Amino acid sequence: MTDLRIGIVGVGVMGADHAERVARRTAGARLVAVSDPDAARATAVAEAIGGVQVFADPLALIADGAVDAVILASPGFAHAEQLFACLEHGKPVLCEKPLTMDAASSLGVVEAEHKLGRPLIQVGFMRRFDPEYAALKQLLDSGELGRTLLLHNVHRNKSVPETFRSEMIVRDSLVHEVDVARWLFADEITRITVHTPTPSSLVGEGVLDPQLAVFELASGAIADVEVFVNFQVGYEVRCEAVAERGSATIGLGSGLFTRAGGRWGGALPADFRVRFEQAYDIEVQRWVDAAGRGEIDGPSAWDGYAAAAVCEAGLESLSTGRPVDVDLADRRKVLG
Ligand code: ISE
Repeated sequence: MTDLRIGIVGVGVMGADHAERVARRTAGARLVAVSDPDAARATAVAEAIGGVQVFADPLALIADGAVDAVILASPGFAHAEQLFACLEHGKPVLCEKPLTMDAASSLGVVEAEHKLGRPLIQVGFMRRFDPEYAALKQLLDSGELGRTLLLHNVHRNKSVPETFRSEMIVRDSLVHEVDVARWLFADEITRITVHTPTPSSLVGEGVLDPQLAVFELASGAIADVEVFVNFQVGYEVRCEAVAERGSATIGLGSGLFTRAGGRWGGALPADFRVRFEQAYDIEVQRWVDAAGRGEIDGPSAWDGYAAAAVCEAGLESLSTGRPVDVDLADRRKVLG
């Protein structure tokens, strides 16, 4: 079988990481094209790998006959137009979160894909591919612990750029736990409340960080999430599920433990690329393998839409401080 020729749109932190992954660690795939508004950045990535064409225009990359499939690692505001282009050209696409900036445009993407009659869009909710999260999902689904009642999540980044405002904490960070809750409970979130404790004095003027979100699910289960993106220390993601006959926790960081220099303990990963390296590798490999079969193998456009709908309600709660009901379309009506 011939390699899947992949083009990457956006080669900032995540896109550059995916470029290395596709070029060096993904079987059956080849990086053939990159595009980025920063031409020097795109050229540097292309030259480091070799044999990679640089496109100034992301839509030209998507349309190009030498590109079989696309990874969108551009900012969320660019996704809608680029996703529609991928659908128009029938190209499988792995789209980093968020799918789009709001629920209405995400629903438009879902409907457009549905009209084509085959799935082309997979959303980059990589936690689903992390071996620890996958083991948790398997345990909860096995029924061994009885019904799952609660989820407690912690999501901390060492720091984020100054441009990362309160809304991005919801749309770009909390969105991961929105997907985790929907996935682990196999249920929809019907209401969200975003609480804003006194912000850290180390964040930019007006930025509400940390945030504490509470999700209510259709079944009556509840998930809480602390998101703190300027934690200063390192990258920490934990999830504890509380069920009728026990609890299970992932993300305790039980890697290498050292005793030296009068201290003992492990190291915190600097960022998501380190903590979720294996998850990203598995995600991209499975996406490539599935594209070869004309399928997706991971979170769908619907999952991206549902997360966008929850985040939209979350943004309203962020500004009002009140619980907000999630306005989600009827899946059966949309997808038939
Ligand atoms: C980033 O875009 C990610 O997706 C990371 O997983 C998340 O931890 C971070 O907060 C986001 O900025």
